Amino acid sequence: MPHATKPNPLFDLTGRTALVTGSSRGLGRAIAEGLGDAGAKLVINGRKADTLKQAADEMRAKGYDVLEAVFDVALEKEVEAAFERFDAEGTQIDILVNNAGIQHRQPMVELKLADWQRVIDTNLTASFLLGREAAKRMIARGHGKVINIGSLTSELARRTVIPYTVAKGGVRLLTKGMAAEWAEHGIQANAIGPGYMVTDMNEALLSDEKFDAWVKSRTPAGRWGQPDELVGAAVFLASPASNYVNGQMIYVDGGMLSVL
Ligand code: GCO
Repeated sequence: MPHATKPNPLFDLTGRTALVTGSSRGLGRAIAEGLGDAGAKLVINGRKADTLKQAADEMRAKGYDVLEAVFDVALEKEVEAAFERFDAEGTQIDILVNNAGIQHRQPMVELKLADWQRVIDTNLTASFLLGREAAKRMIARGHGKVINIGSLTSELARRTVIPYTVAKGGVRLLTKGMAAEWAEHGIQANAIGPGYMVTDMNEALLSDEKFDAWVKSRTPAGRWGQPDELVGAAVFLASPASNYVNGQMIYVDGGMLSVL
């Protein structure tokens, strides 16, 4: 058996540019760095210029090739303007990771329409807006990778997070819809469904003793996931290794969805 002397080209992202939304921290930051480690140039995104710049500086210090794109993923005009800027600068988005997400925890009978709408806009509609703008350009080039970030709530509901559940359920079928329309153009649209991960967004859950114990007992792996544990799935779905994989959702959840 010949021994591999260099990384498998199936997983090589050299020459590709990846836009990861919501990537100044958390899952988006880990995914961005993971794609960078596989050779991709990175465009990181967030709503706050100073926070994004700080993340970009830290990443550059570690050797990543990073551009910053400040815009709100939920606002159509801002998304369109961002892609027009990429065109003008000659930045070609080969890989889009729709990661930006927010949470709002409240029982449904108390929930205000504005909070429902905000969560749906950021966690679902944004993936449509970014997907549309990216895919228009990918179709013209005949290749591209779209990776949407779902959740365990893409499959199952949990009390107090219904708008998030609805949005993430939508992400699962939006991914299939993207595959239905774009696969013939050489674009692969797929999704990752993270389990319970150690992030700032989950701080309230992590510090809740009962919830923490529930996650550990309910997850076959017996623990929460770390953000960089999503990197393997992200690199796979961003790389030539997944060129005939379309409309799938890969759960990276320590086995949680597989058991009662
Ligand atoms: C929450 C949510 C999520 C979970 C995710 C697991 O209350 O914030 O349940 O953030 O971590 O849905 O996939």
